[in-house]
Amino acid sequence: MKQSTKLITGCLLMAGLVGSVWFLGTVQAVNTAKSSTDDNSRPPVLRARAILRGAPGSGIAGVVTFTQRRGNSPEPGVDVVARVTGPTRSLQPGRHGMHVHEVARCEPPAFESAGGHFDPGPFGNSTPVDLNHPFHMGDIPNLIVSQVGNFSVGSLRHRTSRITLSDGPVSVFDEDGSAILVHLNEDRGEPGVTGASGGARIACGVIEQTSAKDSDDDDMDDLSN
Ligand SMILES: [Cu+2]
Repeated sequence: MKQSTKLITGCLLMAGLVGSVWFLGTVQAVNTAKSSTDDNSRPPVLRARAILRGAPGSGIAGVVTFTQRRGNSPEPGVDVVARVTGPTRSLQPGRHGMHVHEVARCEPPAFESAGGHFDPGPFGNSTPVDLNHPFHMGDIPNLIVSQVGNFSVGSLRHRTSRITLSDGPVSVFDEDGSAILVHLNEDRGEPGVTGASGGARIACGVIEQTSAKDSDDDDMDDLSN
């Protein structure tokens, strides 16, 4: 290769490199501008809460929070975070079925007023509970209860895309609202088996909308506490 050809080739390579760096910088700037625009146009975060109470004398109490925000990763949905405590005699260590139920009414001691598992729509089948279980919209994993001395502490963290806090066909805020329940036994998740979804109801809380936030700068707080 001639010396002049080498020089021209070198210049072209350098120009290409400088051009690429400029182009990437421009793309980055555009992306930054775009994401700040997106931040401004994000819909509010929706939050709801249920205060769980056991039957009188059981000593069971708890809180369940529900958080729905756009674009949560890896999948969109509602973050359900539950903390339930009680004396070990009432809240036994192990797994306890937990579901969203179809009516916002918690009448102790049996909490039958909350109806069946939340499952709206043409294929819904909340009564009898077993027929569409564990595929009801309100079906979520078990509460895991550990023993600390004579006390029990239960927790659940789960993201579900089966329900929404916003309006829509699977909103928990439908005409008669919704409740969340804890059961005496484990939900074994077996389809069509009577009594396999947890048995007696030991705690219930009505799901209530709490607040809508303007930003989601605390994106993962509910899942990191
Ligand atoms: Cu249930």
